[in-house]
Amino acid sequence: MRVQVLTIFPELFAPFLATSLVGRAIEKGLLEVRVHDLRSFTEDRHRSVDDEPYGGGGGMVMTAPPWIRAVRAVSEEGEERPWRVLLSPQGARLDEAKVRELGEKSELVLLCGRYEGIDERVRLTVVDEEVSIGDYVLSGGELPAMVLIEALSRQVPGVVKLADSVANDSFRAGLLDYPHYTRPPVVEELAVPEVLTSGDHAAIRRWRQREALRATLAKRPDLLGSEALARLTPEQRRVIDQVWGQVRDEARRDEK
Ligand code: 4HQ
Repeated sequence: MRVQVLTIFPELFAPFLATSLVGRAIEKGLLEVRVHDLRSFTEDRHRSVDDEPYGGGGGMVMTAPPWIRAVRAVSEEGEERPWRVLLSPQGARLDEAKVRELGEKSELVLLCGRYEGIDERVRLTVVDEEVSIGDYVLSGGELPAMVLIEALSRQVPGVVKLADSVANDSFRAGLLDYPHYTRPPVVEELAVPEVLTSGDHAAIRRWRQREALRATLAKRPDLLGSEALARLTPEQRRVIDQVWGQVRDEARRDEK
């Protein structure tokens, strides 16, 4: 998969792209990320990318021409026309389903705006989709682009070790993760749940399923809506039926 990024702060991306899982994915050639400085697509002496808003009001707006030139130029580099995503609070919320959908594109162009935003005609002419990472206001689309790249990198075959993807199964099923423990066996008088040291792998699986359900019910019950339930496997639904009442009673008890 190839991702191209358009930004006035390309230097923000260097350490991110060189580090950890994303760094290794790029090193191995599983992921290609090219970061372009929007200013190199300006044509005036001052390389300006912003201007005052029509209609007045505070702040500055990014002008359309450099964006349109930049998107068209980087779109022509590959074989197919890339899918062009604008990071903005007006977009559809990024979730794991959206990450999977975007991960199916062979090439993406990510537009990272700054200031009060980008001239609307950019969205109208060269953007396929707007994506938001959440309902809060940031100063630019660069962190959202990195969030998206990191989530996408995990979907590229060979990037995440098999053990990790198996551990992720519960989230993929639309549930929160189960609690994790490692050495030492006792921390602040809290022992590791016995089942995890029992060697009984079936019992460990059941415990993790149950804890994932319990955490979801207690912390994010919205994830257990009807569409989420419909996506569960028959086995997971059986587990839900078994522990539902028990877990719900415990959650209610914890609330008090
Ligand atoms: N932005 N999710 C860029 C965001 C944002 C978000 C605010 C994007 C400023 C110029 N982007 N504009 N939340 O807050 O994606």
